[in-house]
Amino acid sequence: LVASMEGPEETYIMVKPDGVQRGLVGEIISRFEKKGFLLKGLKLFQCPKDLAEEHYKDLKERPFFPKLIEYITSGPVVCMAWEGAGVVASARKLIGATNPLQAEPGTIRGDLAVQTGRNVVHGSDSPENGKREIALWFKEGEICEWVPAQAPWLR
Ligand code: FUP
Repeated sequence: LVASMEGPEETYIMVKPDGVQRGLVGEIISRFEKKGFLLKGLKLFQCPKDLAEEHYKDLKERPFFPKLIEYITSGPVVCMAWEGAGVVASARKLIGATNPLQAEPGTIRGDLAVQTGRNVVHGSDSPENGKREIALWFKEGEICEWVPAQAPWLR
């Protein structure tokens, strides 16, 4: 799958199963919404094993890979596509370090998580992966290209 790099910058954000189970969906969506990025895709979704493996294919050789796949498929996730100039790096800052104990207070992981293997949220690590992951997790027709009437400068 070759994602096109045309169009605005986008990132794939996902509330992981622990975040859904703990009732953190609204809190996590809020952080991106308040920051001012544009939401263009959103769904609750039970991830099949093959999709989880494709999403994390770069980590396939890592010892924690089987546990990671088990975790991501253990319950529904909330899939989101967000758009905006600089959204990939900015979302990574809002999310914080992979290990929540090293994540700064004020970040999602810094405020809401303690374990690397239960770090409540995913965010794409490059604009290329943003496009790749949105194409992987969303079907055609699930992404809305829209301009918010009250804040058209968001696009
Ligand atoms: P991040 O980009 O912060 O999500 O981190 P990585 O892409 O490096 O890792 C993806 C996921 O693998 C993490 F969110 C949790 C899991 N992981 C572990 O379980 N153990 C590790 O040592 C590293 C990552």
